[in-house]
Amino acid sequence: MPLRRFKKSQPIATITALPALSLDKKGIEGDFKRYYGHRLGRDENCRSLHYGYEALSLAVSDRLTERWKKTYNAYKDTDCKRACYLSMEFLMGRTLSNAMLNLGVNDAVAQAMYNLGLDLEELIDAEPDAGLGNGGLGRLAACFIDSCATLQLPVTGYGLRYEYGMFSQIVVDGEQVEEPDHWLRNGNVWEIERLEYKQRIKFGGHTESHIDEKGNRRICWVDTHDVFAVPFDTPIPGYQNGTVNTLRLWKATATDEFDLQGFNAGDYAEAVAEKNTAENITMVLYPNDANENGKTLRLRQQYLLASASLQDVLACWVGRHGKDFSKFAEKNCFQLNDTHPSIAVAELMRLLIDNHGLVWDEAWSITKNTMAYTNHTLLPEALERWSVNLFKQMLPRLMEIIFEINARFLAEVSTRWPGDKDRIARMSLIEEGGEQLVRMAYLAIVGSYSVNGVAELHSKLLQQGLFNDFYQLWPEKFNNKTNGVTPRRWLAACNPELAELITKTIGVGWLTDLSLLKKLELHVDDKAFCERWLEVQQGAKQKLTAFITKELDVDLNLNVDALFDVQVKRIHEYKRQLLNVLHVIHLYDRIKRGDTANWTNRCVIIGGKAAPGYHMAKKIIKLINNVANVINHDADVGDKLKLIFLPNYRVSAMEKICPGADLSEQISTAGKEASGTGNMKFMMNGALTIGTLDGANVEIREEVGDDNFFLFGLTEEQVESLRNHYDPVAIINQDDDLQRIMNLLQGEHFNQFEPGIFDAIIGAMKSPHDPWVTIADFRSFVDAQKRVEAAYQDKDRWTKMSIINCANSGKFSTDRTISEYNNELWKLTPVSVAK
Ligand code: JNB
Repeated sequence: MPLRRFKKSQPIATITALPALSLDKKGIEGDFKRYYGHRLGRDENCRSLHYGYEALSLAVSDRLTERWKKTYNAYKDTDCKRACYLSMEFLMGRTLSNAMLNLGVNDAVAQAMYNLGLDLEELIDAEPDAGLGNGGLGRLAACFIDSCATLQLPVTGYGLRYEYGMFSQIVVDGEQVEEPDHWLRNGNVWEIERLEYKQRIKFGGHTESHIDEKGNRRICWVDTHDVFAVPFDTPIPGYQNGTVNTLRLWKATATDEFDLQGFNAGDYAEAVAEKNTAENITMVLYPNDANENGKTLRLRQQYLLASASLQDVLACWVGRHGKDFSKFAEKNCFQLNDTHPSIAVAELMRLLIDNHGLVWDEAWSITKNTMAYTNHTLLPEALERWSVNLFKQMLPRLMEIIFEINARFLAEVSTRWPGDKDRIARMSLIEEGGEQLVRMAYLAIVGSYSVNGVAELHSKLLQQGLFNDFYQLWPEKFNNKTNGVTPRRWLAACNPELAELITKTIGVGWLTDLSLLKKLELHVDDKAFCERWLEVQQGAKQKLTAFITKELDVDLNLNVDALFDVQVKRIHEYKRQLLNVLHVIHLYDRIKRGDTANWTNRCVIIGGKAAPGYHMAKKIIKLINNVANVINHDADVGDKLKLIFLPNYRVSAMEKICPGADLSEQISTAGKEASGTGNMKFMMNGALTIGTLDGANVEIREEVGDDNFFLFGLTEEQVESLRNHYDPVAIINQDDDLQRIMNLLQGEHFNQFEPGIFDAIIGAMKSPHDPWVTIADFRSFVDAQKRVEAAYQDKDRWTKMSIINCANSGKFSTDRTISEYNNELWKLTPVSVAK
């Protein structure tokens, strides 16, 4: 037979006729060997775990790819409505173990690796985290797309493929040092580059107006410096249901004319070097958590994400429906993960008007009916505002469109409130007085059909405070969607022993209907079950201890009978790691005074990254380390108290931490934490919460009942009314314990050879203007910690409380959250995929 090229008319049929890959151990073992030996060219002499991880991942990934194509075709065939989740961050963590769980090949892989004499856990731990996010907002996006796939909803995640993710944190002399995270160094077997779907993105230049052949005025954006956005796709498998959705991340690359322009001018080398300007756009994730900073490169990133994603969706639409956009809004919607991608509002207008010939009103109706905005923070300093001048220079056409949106919007406001100049100034998309700024949150509100907060309290505060003017205008736009976490990663995969006990007790259904965990409550009086629960938790504490020892590279001889008291999250003043430290110093002071009757041994674990430019947060890390150093080396203290700062907190670390925690610290100043999601991961794994009435803590307490939650602190209203007469020094003077703590700090007991380094921290806590009112909540916190100790000393009682916490965590599955987004906002129909 002569070799024949594929005929253009039928290449697909020839290629897709592949036999399904087997999911049993034989098939996986065979593929592993082939990849390891042939593709990767390794043998028994290879000492690196990386290639074992890679060979196994390739074998698993192949099995996802088949389902991925089927899902793609199922969506195409049904011509269903789709949603896009636009986010600057997807904090995915590791992929392998989650892919195995969702494919249903855990046992087969375990047996295959056993046969090959390999340690599966070691291979899983060889995978680097995809740290493409800062914290809560980025991890939420990752949990959301997991639930979308499990619910079989046609949702695509759109984000950026940063070459460098969140920095790695190391601690040197008690201080945070940032190291770049080149997570792609060894390649990424999970992604597929799709050059065929690249998009052209414009920057700079200017606009020109002309009259077209039909006599309409048209705008051209010309003399631009373009870059390409190239998509890299990652499969997102649902839980054992045949669905595999897509996470599409854009990488910026230079266009060909970049070279050409310079080459013609004779500057060949310079022209090639210029490529860097383009490729830098997606080089690095900005490591700022809830902190606006106005950097030019960040705006380029935001526009690249918005423009590339919208062009991708529009190209797909035109491919199917041609120039008819009448049904576009019925078939598409875009969920904006905070304001970071909110330039999409203006970009969709531009693309529809300038590129597809729609008139303003048609384009505006489509935009307003497809965009939905989620807010993730109440801190006013985190609200994004971009300089009008920067906008004019970088995105001149978009600035014109935003001015036009604003003019039409303000006309609407004046019709509703004639003559109310103050209100118009307050609501304008442009902030005046000083440098003109574009208020991105207002652009997102005006250009969308939905605005939501991420917990009941947060959504209420948005309506009453930050966005009250807009709430008065459009109350029907505002709604709440309480956050969640995916129970696949955050219970089944990270805590297999507990998952097995749960399944043995109530069956497997809980993995896709977490409300079924409620059935565990029927067993709180079953002695054997409680004993097994405690045993599993002790085992998890043992594992956590081993992990801490490995990460710190020192053995602190942690005792698993001690109360494991954990606070892991970004370091921020509003999260009040300082309040935690004050309590630790109080316990230390009690030990030194011999006040240890009825003592409960406690091991306090704190972890988290500080934004590199956030000096106070970095000082807090230093303080934690210095206090730890004193306490952990004091022979009087011994097993009674340990303090650990766990460096480089990240997704894969949380997977080891949350199963081994007894007590979860959720102690932010009331009214400041939008929701929190770590609180949910701990609860789901049976930890008890000590917390304020903030964010989703309020709803956690509602679910478990007051008896199973350690509540303390001022309410949001009390915090606000305290502000004009807050006197922390007076509180300190009336409290002996606080006085002794402040004396230790001021006497430089924890910084004997580093004079003055904690003065700023001490000053902030003692200031009547301290926004976080740390001192105000101290006494109430210490009292709540005493209740924790009493409960912990009664092992049976604690175990019951632990079971009740897990049993009532059903609400906090992202399956519930996503169902609400879908039922109320997206209105997508689930699509089943033939398995
Ligand atoms: C964030 C976050 C917010 C703004 C910026 C960056 N917010 C990150 C968190 C809340 C949590 C909540 C999660 C998920 O909803 O992560 O979102 O549980 O309470 O703090 C940011 C970055 C740059 C500029 C401006 C804002």
